[in-house]
Amino acid sequence: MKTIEGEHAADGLHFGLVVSRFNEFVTSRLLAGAMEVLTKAGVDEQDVTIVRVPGAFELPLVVRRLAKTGKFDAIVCLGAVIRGETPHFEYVSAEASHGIAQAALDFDLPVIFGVLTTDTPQQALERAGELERNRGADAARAAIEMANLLSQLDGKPRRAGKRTQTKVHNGKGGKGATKRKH
Ligand code: INI
Repeated sequence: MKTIEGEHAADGLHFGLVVSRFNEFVTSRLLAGAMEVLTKAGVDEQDVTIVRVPGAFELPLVVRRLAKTGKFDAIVCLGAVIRGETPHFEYVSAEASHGIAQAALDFDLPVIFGVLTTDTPQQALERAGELERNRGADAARAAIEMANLLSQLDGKPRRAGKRTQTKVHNGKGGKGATKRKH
């Protein structure tokens, strides 16, 4: 048995972050969490493009524009849809999630759903805290893993001149072999 997993180093990778301005008191925290994970994983800030949109409903269109450029290894969507008193919640969250999923499939690119859907502002803030309790950070980790995983599945080294790792678990509970190329 062979198990292939995406690595967590991200130097040389390019990310697009699409961030909703609606409920910015939450989305700014998601963005901070995502950026911390990316920079800790070795991503150069120059390789991150942040695009702000009015609300979560607008995320899919901008994701598609970014994906079309072919410049990104993964795109992370960050938003906060809070139910409150409005039926708007259902429409906004459904369109955002469907549109984001569709963009990933249409462009064959990791597009990560870092959109909170909660009943209350308090619940949203609880998911936008320190790194281990921050869904923006989780979304960035997923983006790194998926970008590395897809390039491994394609049998492609990540970037010329950059570190390339391939981890293959043998399925027998032993530690996976790691090949490193420079
Ligand atoms: N957008 C959000 O990102 N979160 C919300 O909670 C929200 N609510 O509740 O209305 C919201 N609405 C705005 C929407 O995303 C669009 O920006 C707007 O409808 C214009 O298209």
